[in-house]
Amino acid sequence: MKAALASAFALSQIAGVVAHGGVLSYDIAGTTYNGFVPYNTPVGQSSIQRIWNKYDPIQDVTLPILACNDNGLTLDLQKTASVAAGSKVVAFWNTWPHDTGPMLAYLAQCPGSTCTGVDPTTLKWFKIAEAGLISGTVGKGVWAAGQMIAANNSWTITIPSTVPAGNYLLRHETIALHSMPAQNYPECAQIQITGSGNVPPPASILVSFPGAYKQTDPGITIDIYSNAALTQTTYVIPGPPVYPGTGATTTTGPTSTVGSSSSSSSTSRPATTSTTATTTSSAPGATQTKYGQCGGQGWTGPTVCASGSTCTVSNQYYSQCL
Ligand SMILES: *[C@@H]1O[C@H](CO)[C@@H](O)[C@H](O)[C@H]1NC(C)=O
Ligand SMILES: [Cu+2]
Repeated sequence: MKAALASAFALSQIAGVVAHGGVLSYDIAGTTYNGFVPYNTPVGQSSIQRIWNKYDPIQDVTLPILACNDNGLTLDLQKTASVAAGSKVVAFWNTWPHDTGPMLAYLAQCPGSTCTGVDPTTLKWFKIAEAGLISGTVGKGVWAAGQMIAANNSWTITIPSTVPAGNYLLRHETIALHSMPAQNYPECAQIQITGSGNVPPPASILVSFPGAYKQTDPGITIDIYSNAALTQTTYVIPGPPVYPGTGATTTTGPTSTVGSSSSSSSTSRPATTSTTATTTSSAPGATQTKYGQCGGQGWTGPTVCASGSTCTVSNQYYSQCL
């Protein structure tokens, strides 16, 4: 038995699969929710999380399991957490081994009155939080995944207060960049958002999984061991711009030029906020960056787009520099 374990360990060392993982539990507005337990039968398991069977990464972003991992289906004893818009959600990973890469969170509204039974590849997703290269260079910098590890293997996001009430899948993801191709680790949970949010995500930022990423995206192909990485201070987080409503978060490094800034962005990690990040100013006469908000009901920020982009109406609540 001991020998068998030892050789299994040696094999896993050789294969380089010593440790991967995913989100094991959640704290949602102060209530703890267990996740699904991978490597175990779904029979008898009850969780707000969708099924994910193993700790392995996904290294092909065109696979259907990019949506909610393998296999992403609902449990027979599936639960849904009720959460007021504006609440904090803390996701807890296993002892996470990969400190190099971004953290991302998405929502997708389900049709009908529940997400139970809904295929996540049929949904339209929008990004509500992202954090990438926090400081330093691509080769030697501090990444959001490293901050997640430092924070007890947890990452805190806010359900934007402006998200309309309804049933959603909440998709957490970290992308590990220590290997090529990059390793995506998504997990999903079912939540019912309550409140009076009235800012639906503009169609321009809705994506599908798979579909949202390409294997050729710079944030996927990046080589953190290259010579260029030793001086590169920008990392383009994959996926669409962040939802423009209140409470969505973008955390980027001081010199980052991630193209997905949002005028309403703030950070859930004040210690790492940079005043020169790509968040926009609402000072009169300010110019909005490409993909940023430039108009819509209640908008008081800049209405002039940076040269090369044009303010384009998405809906009554949102116009974007495109
Ligand atoms: C650290 O994370 C674990 C879950 O992995 C949680 O049970 C524990 O309360 C956390 N500790 C602190 C201090 O937040
Ligand atoms: Cu791993």
